[in-house]
Amino acid sequence: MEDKLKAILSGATESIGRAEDAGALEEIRVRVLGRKGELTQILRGLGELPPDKRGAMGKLSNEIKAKVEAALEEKLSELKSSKFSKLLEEEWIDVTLESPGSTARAKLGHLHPISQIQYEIEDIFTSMGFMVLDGPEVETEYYNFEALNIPSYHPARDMQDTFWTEDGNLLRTHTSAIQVRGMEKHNPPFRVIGPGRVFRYEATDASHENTFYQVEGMMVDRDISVAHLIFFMKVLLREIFKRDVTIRLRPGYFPFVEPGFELDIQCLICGGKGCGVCRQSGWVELLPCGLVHPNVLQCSGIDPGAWSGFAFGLGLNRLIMMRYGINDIRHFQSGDVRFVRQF
Ligand code: FA5
Repeated sequence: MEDKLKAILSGATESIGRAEDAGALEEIRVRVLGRKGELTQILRGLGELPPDKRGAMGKLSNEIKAKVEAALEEKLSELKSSKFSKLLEEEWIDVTLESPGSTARAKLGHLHPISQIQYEIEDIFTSMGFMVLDGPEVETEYYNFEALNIPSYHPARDMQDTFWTEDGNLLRTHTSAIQVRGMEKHNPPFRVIGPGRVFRYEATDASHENTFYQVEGMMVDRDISVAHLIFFMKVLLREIFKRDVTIRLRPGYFPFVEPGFELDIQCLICGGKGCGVCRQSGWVELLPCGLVHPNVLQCSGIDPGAWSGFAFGLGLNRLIMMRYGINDIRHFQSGDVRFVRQF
């Protein structure tokens, strides 16, 4: 029996040495150690041996069983690690290589020109102590109109054709709604700007969109005058156009400012001589502004006897059109990447 046990051990050791995968090892385990395996049969037959031999044979059988199990275990972990080294060797990839067949790297995108100019304006104003505020695009009638001195019966509502929602709210027609929220939240003195998307129920043409962008600005402090307004607007325009621009103020009507102005810049295309862009006038209308109406301050809980302020509402699309000489506002939302890639 001893010879038989030794033969089982050497047979198993040899087959384990030759095994090439986990499947082959499992077959060997079943053949030797399984329920009907070679070694199991012997262990079962131990009881038939004479008692003086039983102990020694039992011990030897268990030793052989332990050796076969250890050899199987060792071979299995050897196969596993060599499988991974083989995989590493055969299937490594160089992630820094360009993809096959392509000569150029994937093109990186960039910010839309409207976002670019918006962030530029935010930088200019934050450097002068202004906070940047946000507000909802779906607004209440109160924030868009009433708190701005435009009650429901007032004809000034017709100046801004409005998209109404079925529940009586609206898509904000201007960013002035943001300044109302700002006045409610902050105690004077304060300086805020509010950039955002606005909507008007308008037929589109080369200079009109139904969805466009504005930046609202407002400063409330003691004794604010038109001189403050002109100073900040000149700084803004100089930074945007990278040169000094000549401006003029014309009277303009907005119920939330008094006095109200249309601020024009001398045409940057013709230098004021007259051209197609300025319709031969030498001036281009750029941003409406004025001193905040006392009713507006009062409505938001600010004492107009103690505080005053200026406000402006800059149309971003038209500003970019001036800066780059773009001849149609509809390009901005056309989704044509050939347009946006130019910026
Ligand atoms: C207003 O929206 C006022 N809230 C601005 C304001 C704020 C005045 C604070 C005084 C004090 P207006 O409707 O003019 O004003 O629009 C402001 C700017 O938005 C215009 O100068 C123009 O640049 C732009 N804009 C107006 N309508 C359109 C449109 N349909 N498409 C593209 N841009 C437009």
